[in-house]
Amino acid sequence: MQTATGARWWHTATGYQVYPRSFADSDGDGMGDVPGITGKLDHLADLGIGFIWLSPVYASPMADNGYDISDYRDIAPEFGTLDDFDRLVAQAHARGIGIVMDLVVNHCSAAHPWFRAARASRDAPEHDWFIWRDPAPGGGPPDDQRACFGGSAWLWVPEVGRYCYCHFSPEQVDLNWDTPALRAEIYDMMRWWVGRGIAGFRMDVISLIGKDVDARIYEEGPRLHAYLQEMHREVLAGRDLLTIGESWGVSRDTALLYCGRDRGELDMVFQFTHILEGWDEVLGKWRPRPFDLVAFKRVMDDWQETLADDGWNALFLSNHDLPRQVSRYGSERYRKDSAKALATVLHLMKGTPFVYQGEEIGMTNAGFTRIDQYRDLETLGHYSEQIAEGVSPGAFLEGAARFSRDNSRTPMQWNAGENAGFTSGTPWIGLAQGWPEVNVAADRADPGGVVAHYRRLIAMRKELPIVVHGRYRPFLRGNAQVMAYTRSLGAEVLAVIANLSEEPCMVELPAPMRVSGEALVATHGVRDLSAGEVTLAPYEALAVLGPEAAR
Ligand code: TEU
Repeated sequence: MQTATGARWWHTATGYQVYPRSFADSDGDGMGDVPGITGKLDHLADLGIGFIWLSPVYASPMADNGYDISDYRDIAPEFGTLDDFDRLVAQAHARGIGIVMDLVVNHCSAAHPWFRAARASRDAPEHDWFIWRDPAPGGGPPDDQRACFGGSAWLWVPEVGRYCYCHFSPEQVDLNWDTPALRAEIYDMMRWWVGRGIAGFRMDVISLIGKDVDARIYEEGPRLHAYLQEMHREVLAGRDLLTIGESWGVSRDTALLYCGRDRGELDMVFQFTHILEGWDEVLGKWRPRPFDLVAFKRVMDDWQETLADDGWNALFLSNHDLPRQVSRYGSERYRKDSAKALATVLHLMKGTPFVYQGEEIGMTNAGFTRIDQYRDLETLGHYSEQIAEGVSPGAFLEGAARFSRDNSRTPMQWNAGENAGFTSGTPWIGLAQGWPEVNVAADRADPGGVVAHYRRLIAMRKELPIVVHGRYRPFLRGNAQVMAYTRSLGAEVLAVIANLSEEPCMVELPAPMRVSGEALVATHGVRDLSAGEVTLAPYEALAVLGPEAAR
């Protein structure tokens, strides 16, 4: 609940994203499921997380692993039942953990009854719930717009003699938000889930819902904020829910339109400028640029500044669409140390941190080398397209090994037993390299393990107001090895510094970072920051809390 000081429960909470298909399989069909998640709640409670963002568990043909929903009010049979879901909510609640649902309402599955009705007749009320255009004058699609996962964005529907717009794939038909009846139906569905006791919504590609297809304005279209405000009035207002909007288009100029205190829209947005910064301008994610720490810090610092006094940051480095953070921003050679250093700099910023499953044990990219190891429709769709355009399979596979979404979708590694303890059957996708050493059981047996480090960072946010509210100030911004910042609140300062490189380094500390006090994080032993100079081992991280230095 909002208190007099404006504090909300999620200000001190850490989120944890579960990708259900790959988390824990309770029935041996090779696919994770809802009872599997319930069975692992003690691991999450021990980490100290406050809520789970649950990637879609709704009924779905699973073309995009559940981001193609065919029934918004049911659970996919391979994931369980509504009873299983209610049990998950209750068991999580008993451990102080909320369940945040993934709300995928930019599009639904082409198998959804709404679309079946819509495609059967132009006179069906549901026809207007989708985006239709007539064929081009000579026949064929109305124009050359492309779908994100490959092919034309236009799906030919012979029954009505029209094309239907699909932003992502022909299995994912875009909903027409300009239809009031559709919006009412969505709000009703949201209230139905709220009634089941969920803690909030993560809203899939929400910045697309106000799109203008003819003008080719997809992100942040003219009607976006009007719809978000209506949704807030209809569903969210007066309820203690957490809302996070996913937006690949949000910029520092537009962020507060979504999450400004008085906007009546969302609590926070997942922004992607730190991710996009690392993509090639022409070839995108398949030709990622090497990690550039200085550029990365600039983006992160800018966001801390933009949302310093209003709005709120959603802090993350990885999710089910992105590579593993150790592989992308850290070092597989210094796997544990880089996992801990990255977690330190991210979790001690201002905002709500999100841990993606497996991150807390330092999981790495999959290490796939053949196209038949991949399952993701984006990877497979782009493979076909690029091979047809003359890209060599080897070149594509190199990019995929670094950026395919399947890198983060391999089974969660629980122990060194068969299939890493994920399933007693055949996993739907292969395990990532290294699982016999990289797993929850092995990590928990190590007092210097990654889990123990995450547990500490998550606890710090709950215990120390400076981690929640402290003012952020970056230092050493041009240094290509080190990330350093302070948080300050009242007369206290928290100095955070990490070497994010494989080489040791010696740095001269600017005066405000010369804090002497309690070492809250010291991955390689306690160091004295007050001396003004510090030598850091590869991926060493420190956080020291002390009084503000006398000026
Ligand atoms: O992702 C939004 C999105 O734009 C991604 O397709 C992104 O461009 C891509 O993953 C980059 O590689 C959301 C979901 O997180 C994703 O899993 C879904 O596939 C997508 O929406 C469609 O629902």
